[in-house]
Amino acid sequence: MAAIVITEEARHWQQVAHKVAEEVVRPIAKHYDEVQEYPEEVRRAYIENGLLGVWIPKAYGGHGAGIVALCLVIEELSRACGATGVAYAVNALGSFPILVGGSEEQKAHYLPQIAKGEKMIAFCLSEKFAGSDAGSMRCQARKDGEHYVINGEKKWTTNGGVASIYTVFAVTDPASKSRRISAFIVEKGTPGFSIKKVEDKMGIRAVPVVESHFDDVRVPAANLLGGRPGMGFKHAMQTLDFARPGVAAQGLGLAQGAMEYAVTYALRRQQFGQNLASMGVIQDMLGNMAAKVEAARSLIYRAATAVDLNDTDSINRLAAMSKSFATDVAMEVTTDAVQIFGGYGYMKDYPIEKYMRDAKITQIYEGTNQIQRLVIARNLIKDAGRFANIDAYIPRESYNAYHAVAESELAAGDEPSGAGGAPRGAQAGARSGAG
Ligand code: COS
Repeated sequence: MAAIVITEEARHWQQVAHKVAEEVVRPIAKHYDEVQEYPEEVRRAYIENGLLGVWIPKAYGGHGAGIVALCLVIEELSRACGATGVAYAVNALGSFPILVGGSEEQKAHYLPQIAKGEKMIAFCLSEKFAGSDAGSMRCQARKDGEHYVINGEKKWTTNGGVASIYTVFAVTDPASKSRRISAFIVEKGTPGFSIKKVEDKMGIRAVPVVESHFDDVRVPAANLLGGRPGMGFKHAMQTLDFARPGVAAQGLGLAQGAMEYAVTYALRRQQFGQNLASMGVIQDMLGNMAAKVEAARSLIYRAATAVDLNDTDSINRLAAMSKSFATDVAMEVTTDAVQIFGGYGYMKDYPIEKYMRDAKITQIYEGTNQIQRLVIARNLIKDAGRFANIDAYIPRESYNAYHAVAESELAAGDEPSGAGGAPRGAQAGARSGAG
């Protein structure tokens, strides 16, 4: 079982991020939310303070501080502004396919540029008709001599337009089931690559989310990740395992930040001759918020430590647990914080409504929370053998009686009323989830 390991170095980067969040991010968060533009001064602050190298190994020009450090930085930024948190975190998401699948040459070429902040990076997986079911994508890459030619479009590219490098997933072998997809590095300015629709969003408004279009985009075969075609889906899944604790940390930062506003407001606001914070009903809400935030924090640090220690047995399920749990907490806590602000909370006079708007997307992107629970359940079912010792304590009579009925129905040519429901249900869950 993975422990939690927070190094001195990770704490250092947390402090750096805290300073940037308070001095640069918080004062401008409202403005960039209103105008829905990317805050260039925040990008400069990331670069000047070395924040973009936190998760990148030292061998490739980064600080090699790992995923716990990455999560601490995202948490601090998101505590001041959720959009800024994701504008930073998406660079990790975009770079993970290079880290997990890139050759030495690709890593040595691209990662130092990202670590120094010379180039921002984005991740292009989802499509109009392939959200939760990422494997059903249609964007195609056809081999043509020493090049691949990419055609199709990608939906919801976060950082699109701002980023200079894009990790793009496309179908290279339509006939294959398990080796259908490959990942490519595409640079901004490559002919045929364009940003079309820029989304108008409910939250995270300071970071662009766009449609990326590929019309006969020729990339050198050297830009294929994974050394051979067909590794793309596996690398996308590994990338999401590494990145989901970061989305969880975004949720945690939003919940922590909203709770801090709520308790501060509750101490100031007078009703019935007393401040809200002295009322039992409000204390009940604050107490619940604080406990949920702390539970989310522990789970995230555990998941991130599992990635840092390469605990391959735990990463997939802990990443999914931390992402779904912490982002649900974010939604609950930010909603309760708005409630404590009352009528003022619903208006734009105070920063609190932005927290609730920024929180909503964390339950949706990088895999909906329904998909996370599917991943967790699959892990649990896969490991069910661990509980074999208790099987003998579950009476068999009712089970046997049920099967006798099912078999007699089958013999009579009827569909059994519920037999086999669980596996089919799980599959249906995978295909019908949102996203
Ligand atoms: N790490 C490595 N490999 C993985 C993996 C992981 N975490 N998860 C799955 N794989 C591999 C499987 O081992 C399998 O490999 P083989 O074909 O060699 O056996 C392959 O990938 C297909 O796996 P699976 O059958 O589980 O794929 P599904 O199509 O059922 O999809 C889910 C699984 C639903 C979990 C996946 O599609 C998913 O995560 N969807 C959400 C996508 C998402 O997060 N989108 C947001 C993008 S960012 S905005």
